[in-house]
Amino acid sequence: MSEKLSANEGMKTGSRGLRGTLADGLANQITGGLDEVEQQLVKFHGSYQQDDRDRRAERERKKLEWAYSYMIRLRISGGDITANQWLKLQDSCDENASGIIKITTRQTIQFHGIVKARMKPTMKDFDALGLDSIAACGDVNRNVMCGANPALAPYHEEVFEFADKISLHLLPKTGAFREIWLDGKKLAEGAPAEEDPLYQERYLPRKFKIAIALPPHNENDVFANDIGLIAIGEGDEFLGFNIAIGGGLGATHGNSATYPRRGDVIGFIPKNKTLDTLWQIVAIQRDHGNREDRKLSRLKYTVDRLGVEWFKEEIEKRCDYKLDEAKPYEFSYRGDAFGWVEDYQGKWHYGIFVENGVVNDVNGYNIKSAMREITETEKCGVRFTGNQNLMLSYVDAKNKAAIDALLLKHGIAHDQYSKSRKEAIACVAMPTCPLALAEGQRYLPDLITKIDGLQDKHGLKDTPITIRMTGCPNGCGRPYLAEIGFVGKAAGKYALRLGGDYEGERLNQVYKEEVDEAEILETLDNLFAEFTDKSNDNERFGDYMHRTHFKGQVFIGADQEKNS
Ligand code: SRM
Ligand code: SF4
Repeated sequence: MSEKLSANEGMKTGSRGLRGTLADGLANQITGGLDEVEQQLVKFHGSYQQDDRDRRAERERKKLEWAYSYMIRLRISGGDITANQWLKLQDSCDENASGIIKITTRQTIQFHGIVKARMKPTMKDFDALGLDSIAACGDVNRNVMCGANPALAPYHEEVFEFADKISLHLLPKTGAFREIWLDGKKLAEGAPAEEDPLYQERYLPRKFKIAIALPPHNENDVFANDIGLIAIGEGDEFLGFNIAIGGGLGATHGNSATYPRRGDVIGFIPKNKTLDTLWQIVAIQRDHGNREDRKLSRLKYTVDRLGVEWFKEEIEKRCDYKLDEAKPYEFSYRGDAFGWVEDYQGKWHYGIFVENGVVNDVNGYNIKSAMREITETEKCGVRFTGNQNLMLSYVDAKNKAAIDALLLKHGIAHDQYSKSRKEAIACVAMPTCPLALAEGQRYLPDLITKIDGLQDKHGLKDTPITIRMTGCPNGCGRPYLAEIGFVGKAAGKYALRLGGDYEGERLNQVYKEEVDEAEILETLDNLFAEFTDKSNDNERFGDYMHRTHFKGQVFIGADQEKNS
């Protein structure tokens, strides 16, 4: 590759360990915004500059700068916090941000609407709770996910602990975070930044994501990650992970060089070799990833450019051991368990449906109030899922009734929602996401009500269908792995993608390039009728579409886009 590095590369190497002029930018009261370089740098600290897009026109009319505010995303490995942490986070969100905590598709939470002057107090609140947002965004390894439900396997806890171990192992070494947000000791003028053997001065070419799945549950869409780990056990014993590389979903409309890609399973690593292997894979991407064109710099493109076999050999060379052959596994679902589940140790966990991860009181389904009262009792922990839902974790049997009473008081029951709604995902999109071309979480609930009506009409009420929507092709709600995926193209217009499977093993394909609501409903009405009439016994909607309309073709990524 030639040496025409993208502008972000100079920003990283010139930042003295992610410091740059960020402290000055934050102190500047004249504007609510940061300069361009600072906007890039602040991402590594877990924050994005945004503005209220609903108010842009009004602000421009009044000759005011846009209504800038910041989103801060926490780094919470496996999405696991205590009841007290939840309570204090909600207080902080009420005081410093919009008051509405958003559970993300990567098992963590973010606050929106924080004005510049409230960023430091928010970060200090996190720190007081033993939490932080470092590396929640930026060109580094991000929040590590792990199947949330402890009832998934007798060895769940041992696997779950890997999420935190991996996150810490791959965390940037800079002291900039403490210095900028927490009034930590300043690096002496002219002194070099802390040494970082993994990220060095250049960090990674692009963001990097790791998720762990415990079969048969694929809640985190393990194949959508740069590295996907599939936990393998035998009886009660956890052995290690099958490892998949090169998953990723982001794409750009009209740029056929970009595409969603499903990760390739390349082998098995015993548990004691996991951290070392992951470190080396990240280092390979650091050394070989594309640093010229950010649209082509994710690991998936490195894997396609250099080849899966080359990549595997490079891992083995750097680690000085051979990967074993992948072990058998099977995924059968991705949706969360709602209501009570008991784990292997006799502890109880209660799954709560949170539509699109928005923790608020809506139409008598009052999650925000319920969470406050429940966490005040400290009778549970709190865990987020990769489906943007919540779990009240580790409840003693004797405390279940008290929690049930509080859930009832706040209208939290699950029978009023359809199966498809409870498995649906939408990304944030408008009004905070600067990249949104269409609505996401503000629109999907209404559309699902209409799709529910069609499912009822065709006798499919009890058939869950995975429905996902994003406001643009970046894929934050993982629509490319849905049975029905909507990818925003313009206000009110979406690409309709069909034929993904229920288990998250197969990417879907474009069925119609651009549809509005009327066409979505007409198309689904016809397809549901056809599905009811012609599908095989127990065949899923996505599988039916794949078999019939897409003739069973299987693609990993690039080819799919070229062929569709
Ligand atoms: Fe994402 C960018 C929200 C999961 C792929 N994503 C963004 C930004 C930060 C927009 C921006 O760059 O300014 C969005 C902020 C919206 C807002 O107002 O808060 C945003 N992404 C989200 C979240 C909050 C969606 C949600 O509603 O839950 C998810 C936060 C996850 C987390 O906690 O870390 C979120 N984003 C994802 C996922 C799903 C996943 O990782 O499982 C993907 C697809 C998987 C992948 O990475 O390939 C995803 N987000 C992107 C991309 C495309 C990356 C690419 O390779 O092309 C962008 C744009 C970019 O990076 O340039 C993006
Ligand atoms: Fe924003 Fe697009 Fe991600 Fe939705 S998919 S949050 S619109 S970047």
